[in-house]
Amino acid sequence: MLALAAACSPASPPRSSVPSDRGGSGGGPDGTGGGKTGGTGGAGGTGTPATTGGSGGKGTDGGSAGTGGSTTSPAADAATPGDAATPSDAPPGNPAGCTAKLCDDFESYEVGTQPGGNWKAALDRGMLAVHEEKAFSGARSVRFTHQGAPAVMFIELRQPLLPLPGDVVYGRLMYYLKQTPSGQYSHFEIVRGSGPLAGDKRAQLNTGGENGKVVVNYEPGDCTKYSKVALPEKRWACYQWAFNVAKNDIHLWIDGQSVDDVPVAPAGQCWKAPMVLDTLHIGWESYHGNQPVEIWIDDVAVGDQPIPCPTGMPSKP
Ligand SMILES: [Ca+2]
Repeated sequence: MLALAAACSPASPPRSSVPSDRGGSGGGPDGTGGGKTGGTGGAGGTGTPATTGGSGGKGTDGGSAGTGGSTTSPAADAATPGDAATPSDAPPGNPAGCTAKLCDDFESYEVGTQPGGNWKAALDRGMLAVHEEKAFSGARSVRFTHQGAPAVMFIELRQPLLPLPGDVVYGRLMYYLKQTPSGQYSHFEIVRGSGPLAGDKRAQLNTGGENGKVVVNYEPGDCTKYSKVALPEKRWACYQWAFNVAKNDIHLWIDGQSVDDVPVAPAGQCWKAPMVLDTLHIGWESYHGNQPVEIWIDDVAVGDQPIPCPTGMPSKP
């Protein structure tokens, strides 16, 4: 576990330990509390020009096999993820129309259970379950709730999906935040990448918000960058990220718009990327305050190429 007792910036008081960043391996093919139908296999790898994409992963515990990969043009610059992939006619979030390494629209899990497949729940004073009140695609999404901080409610990816080959982990999700926590010290995370540093330390690449705006945070060191870009609430929004290990870089996009005012300090000055990014946490962590949180997440995709936002309207707005 990474000790987070280091000094914090003035706008972010010291945080408690984060149980969701445990060491060791996990996240096997059998998800906790998964439905009888099991997970859907991951989509095949994306081929480079003149090559063929990889074959789809196999579903577990009765889940369906993934779709084969496709051939695409070379990835565009990370600043334009929405332009890099071939548009699909498939419904938003439909795994059949997603060519990332992992695509999940959460339709294959039973309502009230935790997502299975590659996912493993990481909880502390928070709850998460597949829910059908809101959805961007289909009828279901994952609902994350807590009644006051500190609280952790993440779905976690490790092996066998991670680490990915290459230096960059791209991702995309759709979220609906009922009401953003307000005020100073309302800092929260939505997506965290992490991995080992030299020795026995681990690095965290934290992305989320505080007081309605985007915030990026790096551990160890609690290096925090505050953006002027608003984090949408009360509607479905597209959240994209790129964790670039080789360049010590994090990049975010909100509804396809690049967030450019949270630069990473030069390596060694404020933050250094892990040697390899072996863990992703998706969901929510709050550190302070007694404001309850309710957020739905749908259509998660993770891969080694930029992943566009889905086109189309939410099925349950
Ligand atoms: Ca869905």
